[in-house]
Amino acid sequence: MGSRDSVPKIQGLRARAVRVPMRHPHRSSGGIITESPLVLTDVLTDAGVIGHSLVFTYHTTALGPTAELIQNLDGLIKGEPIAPAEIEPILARRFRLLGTQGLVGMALSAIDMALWDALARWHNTSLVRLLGGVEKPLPAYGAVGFEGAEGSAKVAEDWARRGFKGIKAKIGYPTVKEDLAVIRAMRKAVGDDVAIMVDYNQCLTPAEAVERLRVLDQEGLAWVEEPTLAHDYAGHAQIAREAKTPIQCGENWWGPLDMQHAIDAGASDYMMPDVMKIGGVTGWLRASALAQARGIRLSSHLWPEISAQLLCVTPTAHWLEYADWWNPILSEPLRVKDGMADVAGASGTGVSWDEKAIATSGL
Ligand code: SMN
Ligand code: MG
Repeated sequence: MGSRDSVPKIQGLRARAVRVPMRHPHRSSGGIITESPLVLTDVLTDAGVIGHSLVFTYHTTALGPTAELIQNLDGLIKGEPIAPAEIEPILARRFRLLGTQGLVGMALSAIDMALWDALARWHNTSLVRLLGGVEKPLPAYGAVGFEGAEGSAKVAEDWARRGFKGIKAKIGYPTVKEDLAVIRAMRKAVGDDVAIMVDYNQCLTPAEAVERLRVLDQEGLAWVEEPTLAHDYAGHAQIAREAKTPIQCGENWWGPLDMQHAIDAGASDYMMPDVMKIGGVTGWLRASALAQARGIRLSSHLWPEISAQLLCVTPTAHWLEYADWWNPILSEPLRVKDGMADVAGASGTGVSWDEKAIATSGL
């Protein structure tokens, strides 16, 4: 039986900052995203396998600091085994006083995801198989930005033409009338067989959300996402109590404890952890167990490659959020056919770099 010594050791970290242009700028009530600032992390090991992960820093102002923070963690884990269950508590303890939200949380998740990738690759398997699961098709939805009624309908029609059975639109226009116009234009464009979700990106007060949902409740929406501030659990719970439409939340919760607080408050009907903010693969597995205990449907947020693998081993798996924003730097972007994500044949977490593209495109 192998011992600790038989597990490959971490030789070092390599964190690279890249800025991937968006083919189409993505608008939300919180502003416009024109490029994806990403930190690409590699965990180098003494067995020759390299684990990869990426984190999205939302703003370019956070890109350099996040890359530097990840690189600075090198000294804390060099020589340790590629054992995420061992590394996570070491780093959590080191950052107990500073806190593991924000850029620190992002850096710790970058390490966690890259370690799980290295471990799966060392075992010459996928993350799904390493975790005892098997690949299965997952329903995926596409995203529509803050494009107004006509623009949103056009993008929705394109997703439906590509076979997607779910489409999520950003709303939170000045009036509920405008929100309604977007929803109805999309419904007209895609028909009744496609699920329509909407996302307020935290832009309403609980009272405003209750009022708007009185109107939207008649539209047969699959869910209304983050109507109010992500950490206003009581506010979300009030909205969820008053609304008929399922309330969705979770992409901005830092670690499983935030999710536990949300569950305790009855904050939402569905939950959608973000694999970076929830704590990487380790954080996701803990969140998945919390959701199973309460029968809460769990969907993903961005990070389609690794999220698709995690949803294959998530008992209450719901929808995969699909986005191709980061495909230009990936050598094996997630495949989606007829609206179903397919992770068959993936190596590790499914994240690996198109080095030629990174080198030639001056990202
Ligand atoms: C979202 C968040 C961050 C960047 C783009 C889109 C949105 C989602 O809240 O749910 O995808
Ligand atoms: Mg969202």
